Amino acid sequence: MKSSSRKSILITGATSGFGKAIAQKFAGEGYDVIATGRRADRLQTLKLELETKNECSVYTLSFDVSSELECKTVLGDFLAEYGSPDILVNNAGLASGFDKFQDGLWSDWMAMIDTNVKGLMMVSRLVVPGMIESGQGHIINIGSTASREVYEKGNVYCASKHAVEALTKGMRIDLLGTGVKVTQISPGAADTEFSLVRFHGDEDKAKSVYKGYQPMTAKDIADVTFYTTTLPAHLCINDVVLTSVAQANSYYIRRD
Ligand code: NDP
Ligand code: 8X3
Repeated sequence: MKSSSRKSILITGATSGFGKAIAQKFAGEGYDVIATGRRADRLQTLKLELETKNECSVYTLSFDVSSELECKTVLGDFLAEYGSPDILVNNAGLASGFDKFQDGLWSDWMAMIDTNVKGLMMVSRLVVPGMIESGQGHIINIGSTASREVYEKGNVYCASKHAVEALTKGMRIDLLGTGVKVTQISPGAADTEFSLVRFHGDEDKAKSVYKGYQPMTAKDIADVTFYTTTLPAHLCINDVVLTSVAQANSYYIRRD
């Protein structure tokens, strides 16, 4: 059903932050965009914005990546008709809660594992066969500095992002010889709705994460994501770790 000769990108979590900025960047670069997320109203607004500003088609799919049923019906049905996109960005994710392990809430833990790990697995499992069939494709997994390091109160979030790293490596090995590239982008602190979600809507706590230094923006991550897709077919950027110049790693941020 692909209706144009343009390349296409499917982005999970395009209603906010990195995902939305990645959709804006790729639409501006001439890609058709399949924008997904749970908030259908935001997807509609994004579609209108992108199709008004750019020559592109935007498809919106509203589903919860942590629901096997929704992935299989909403995404699976779309792929059966449209085919797999040229690029998949596994971006949907969250941190939920910021507690010592012994105080952690089961509901927070399940939300993170179900979304960050199982969601990425299910979406990829549905998209990858079509990429293999077409002999090309690019999977970009959004990891984190928390894929490499574990910080106090980061326990389950860090575990989920470590799992993303293992999945990235596993996919890259298993997809050898298929022409499908696998890249992981692992950002440090970037000012999006991420901290608002982590602190369950507490705006003061969320703002304090980005006080006293210049954090990265969603656009920074989108620009770097685009760069990883600009190389010749025989080259793959496996890994990118990027931070604000004020941040060295998960533990050191220089604040004024
Ligand atoms: P935002 O909260 O701004 O965006 C998160 C996106 O994920 C939203 O579009 C949201 O859409 C989507 N999402 C969350 N849960 C689900 C779900 N169950 N099903 C479908 N979509 C879902 O955060 P960011 O843009 O910052 O985060 C994007 C990714 O980047 C995450 O994986 C995060 O872990 C990672 N990251 C963030 C960093 C940061 O400092 N901001 C640093 C490193 C990594 P909706 O709610 O509409 O479903
Ligand atoms: C988000 C960055 O430092 O909160 O993945 O883990 S951090």
